[in-house]
This record gives sequence, structure tokens and C-alpha cells, in this order.
Amino acid sequence: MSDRTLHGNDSKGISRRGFMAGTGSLLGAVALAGQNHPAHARDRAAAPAPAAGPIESGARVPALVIGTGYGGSVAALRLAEAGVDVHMVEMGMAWDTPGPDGKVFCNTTSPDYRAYWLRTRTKQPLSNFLGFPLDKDVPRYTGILDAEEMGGITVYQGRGVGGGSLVNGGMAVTPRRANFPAILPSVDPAEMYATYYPRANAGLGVGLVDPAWFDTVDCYRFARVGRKHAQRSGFPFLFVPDVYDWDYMKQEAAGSVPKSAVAGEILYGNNHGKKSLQQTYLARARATGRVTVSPLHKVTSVTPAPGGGYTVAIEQIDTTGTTTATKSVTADRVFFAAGSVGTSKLLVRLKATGALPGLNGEIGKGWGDNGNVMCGRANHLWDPTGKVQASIPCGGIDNWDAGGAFAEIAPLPTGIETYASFYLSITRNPHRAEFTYNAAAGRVELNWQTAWKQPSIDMARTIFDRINAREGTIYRSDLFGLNKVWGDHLTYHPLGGAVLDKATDNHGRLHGHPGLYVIDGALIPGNTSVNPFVTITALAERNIEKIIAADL
Ligand code: FAE
Repeated sequence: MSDRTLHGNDSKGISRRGFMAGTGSLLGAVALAGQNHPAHARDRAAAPAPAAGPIESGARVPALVIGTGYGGSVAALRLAEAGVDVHMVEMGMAWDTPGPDGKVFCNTTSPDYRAYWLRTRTKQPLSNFLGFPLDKDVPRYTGILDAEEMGGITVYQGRGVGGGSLVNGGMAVTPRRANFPAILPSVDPAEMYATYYPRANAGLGVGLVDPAWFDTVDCYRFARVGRKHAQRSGFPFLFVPDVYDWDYMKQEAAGSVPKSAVAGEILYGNNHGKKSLQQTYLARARATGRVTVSPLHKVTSVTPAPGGGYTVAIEQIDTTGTTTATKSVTADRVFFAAGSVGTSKLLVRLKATGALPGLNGEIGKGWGDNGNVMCGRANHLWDPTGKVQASIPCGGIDNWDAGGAFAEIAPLPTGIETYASFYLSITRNPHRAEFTYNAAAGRVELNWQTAWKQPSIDMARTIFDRINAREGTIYRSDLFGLNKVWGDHLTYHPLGGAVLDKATDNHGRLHGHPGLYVIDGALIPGNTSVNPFVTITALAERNIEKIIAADL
């Protein structure tokens, strides 16, 4: 069986030099954040230099975007290109300032204060190794990765300007077209595959590893072992596109530039090489001169304003998470882009407390974990996976049709030879949970059940039981606790909670409140059959185009 490329897309995105130039200016932009704009930016032919500082209480803005992840960044760029002034409110940090070690981000193997969102102890997805627990105490800080415990599941999310793009593996996968009707039943696949997926891939700067280089380089030995084992069991191996700069990685491997992926950086940020949203959509948004960002600002309420538009309540926080100011601003339009969990929690609370009474009964429903489940396999001594492993996955095993599982061959960048193969599977898990407001406790809860992961385990086993039988190998049972084979306690891919064509119309307009929109992963009902951010980006491109044409 020969190698195949999974839905590879030629990147027509901006060049690396463009990205890096953009980065510098974007990072400046975060601090610029001018406010007190006139309500209608269109009237300003040449935008004056915005005043320094984050959004001020009392400001009125034409468009306010809650969150700076994929959906929010697409909305900000396209609105700004259409002549609308946009203010983005982001609860996480700007991630533009080096720490005492001269680096913005800490390494995967040595998480420090920068690693976790307001925790005093790390919560590493792989909690153990060879029986030893890996977690350790860290100072409480507004770090980059949130391990949010939602009852039956730990939901990992990026926090900061760039959202999930700061922490994720950059795997940029367009679902197979045959799977699309199950992913977003109310969306026309023809327009997605002709227009919006290509636009998203170009905007994100998606590219593919050079297969000839892959075949020889030490840092992808782990993936070649994964490929060999998959193919010997009759499964197709597929190259998977990524937003990492593959030319940069070649130079890393050759030792000619500072290392990031090859040094194992992932999860807590990449100091080089990865084209996060800071280098792509957000850089372009900032270059319009119409987009400003307030980091360390958290939206707590949105409610109709007496004179039209919406009153948005915002808490400014410091790096310990303490509120230092409470602000109230007015926005003509508000885009919820706080991620599946963030948007769902806000909307469920606002509906239940009467702040947005017109929201319908679909709010909070249709949440899924994209069927995420992890596992490791113990290889024979003649199948080493390499001391040095690039942190960016580039290959997968597709058994979706026969077994309901798509597995990415993931690195285990520990710096030592582990003889382990490691996988994150995306499965066709049928369970969907609901967010509800617990008035007594004053918080939003999710009713996900731990037992609901069993179908995901069964589906992942359609791949790995067969590989183990063929190779004469066994599962690792030391990575997620003592004698625990399956990493079934978490998801990296929260989806749903404000589902398209249910909680909103077919383009993300919330029912009952004109001028309110959902434009992030909350729109997608729980599963994308592959890693989700290309679909989130493409759907945002589709919806914002319609909103700009029809509503503005
Ligand atoms: P998201 O990117 O989460 O952005 C939401 C933003 O809103 C965040 O910056 C929040 O801090 C902010 N926010 C939340 N609440 C508030 C509030 N009240 N006020 C102000 N700001 C707020 O949303 N996906 C892939 O396709 N490929 C991968 O390789 C991949 N790897 C992953 C690895 C990890 C470790 C993780 C955690 C995720 C990974 N994902 C991957 C998932 C992907 O990052 C995720 O689906 C998207 O980031 C979701 O995009 P959204 O725009 O929905």
C-alpha cells in the first residue's frame, strides 16, 4: 500500500517573511488597542493612529469579538476588510514578551509558570511515565494551556491572543467530502469544498511535509515506525498537512536555526516555526489598521443596551487572575468566538439569568468531544522510535469507514528512547452532552459521563488491537496512570453547544437577538471526523461572508 496525502492543499498563504513581519507588528498591536472609536468606522477615510492601551469603560464599538481563536480571527479580518472597526476581547495574555530565559514559551518537558491557566499544579495530558507521575507544582499564573475540568471530562484549550492555535499541533485537516454531510448537515458541501475550505487553508498557511525528507530524518523515525506498523496490518497511512513551516523544520533538523518542533516544543507554545493565528489571520487583521485587541480581558455579560446594540461587561484581570477593573462597553454587534466551551458557558448563563431572554432552547446542546481518545503501544527493542522526535505530527491512519476511527501518529518528545508508539484517535463517538446553569452554585455545568468514552475506545481498538496482534506487541499501561491503557479522560477538540441551524440560523445569527452571532467551534455539533480547526475556520469564512453581505 502506498503513502497517500490526506486532503493536502497547496498553501497560497502569505510567505514566512510576511508572517514574521506581521508577527512583530501584531504583537505591537496588542498593546496599541486604541479605543473610543466613532461608532461608524466606515466614515473615516484615513484611520488616525489609535491611542495606546486596552479598551476603556464607556467605549462604543461597531463590532466586538469575544475571543481571538480561529472563529474570532476570521471574523475580525473580514469585518475589518469590509471597513468595520473591530475590537477583540481576549481573556488570555498577549504572548509577546520573553520570560527570564529569553523565551516567550516554555518547553513541553519543563512546564513552568507559563504553562497552565490559573492552576497550582500541572495537569499534563500524559500524566505518568514508567509508573512515575509527571505533574508538579507551578505558580498560579494566566498560563497558555487551560485544563478545564468539566465534571466527566478535562477539556484542554488555548488561552491567549491566538486561542487554540498557540498550543495545538497545527494539524490542518480537511475532512473527506463523503463525511461532510454528517459533520454539518445544513451546509452545502459544494460551496465548502469549492470556496471556503481552500480559503481557510490558504489563510492558515497549510503545507505538507516533504515525503523524501520525512523518509530519512531522525526526528520522524517515530512516524515511520507508526507507518510501517499500520501498513503491515493493512491500514492506509496518510500524510497529514500542518501549519508548521516545513522549511524551517528542515533547518532545525540540520542545526542551522533555533529549534522548536525538533526540540519538542508543543502544548505550551512554539518559540519558532509554527504559524499560529498571530502570524496569519491576526497579523493580516492588524495590518488593516481597524482591529485592536485587549488581552487579559474577560467578557462576563452581554445584554441589550437601552439605546440599541449591546452592553458588554468585561473584567480586566492580572496575571494571578485577580480582577483589577470592571468595564462596560457598548457594541453594535457582538461575535461570540470564545471557543465551544467559552461561548456555550456565556450563552447558557445569559439565557438562564434573563440577560438574553430571546435565546432559544437549543442553547447549550449538542456538545461533543470529537471522539478523542489516546493510547500508546510498546514496541520491540528492534523498533526504536527515536530519542529526538519532532513535536508536530504529520501522519495518520484512516479507518473511519470500517471502524469509526482516524488516528494521528503522535510524538512522545521525552528526549529519551521510549520504544513507544503514541496515538491520538478521533472517533465517531455518538454521545452528546448539554451545558446547563446551576443557579445554586452560580455556574454552568456539562453533563458528560466518563462511561461515554467506551465507544471511542472500541473504535480505536479496531486499529490498535489488529496492529498489536500483527506485531506481537501490547498496549502501554503506564502513560495515563497505573495500569491504565486508555487516555479517555480528556479532549483537545471540544465542539458544539450553540449548534448551527439550531441555536442560530444557518449562518450563525443567534435567534431572538439581532446583531449577536456565534462564529467558533460551538457551531459544530460535536464531531468533524478529523482534527477540527480547518473546518472551524472554513465555516467562519462562509458565515462572515454572508453576514457582511446581508447584515452590514
Ligand atoms: P479557540 O481557539 O479555543 O479560541 C477561543 C478564545 O476565546 C481563547 O483564546 C479563549 O481564551 C478566549 N475566551 C474564552 N472565554 C472568553 C471570555 N469570556 N472572554 C474573553 N475571551 C475568552 O476557539 N485542532 C486541529 O485542527 N489540529 C490540531 O493539531 C489540534 N491540536 C490540538 C492540541 C491541543 C493541545 C489542543 C488544546 C487543541 C488542539 N486542536 C487541534 C483543537 C483546536 O485548537 C481547537 O479546535 C480550536 O482552537 C477551536 O477554535 P475556536 O475558534 O472555536
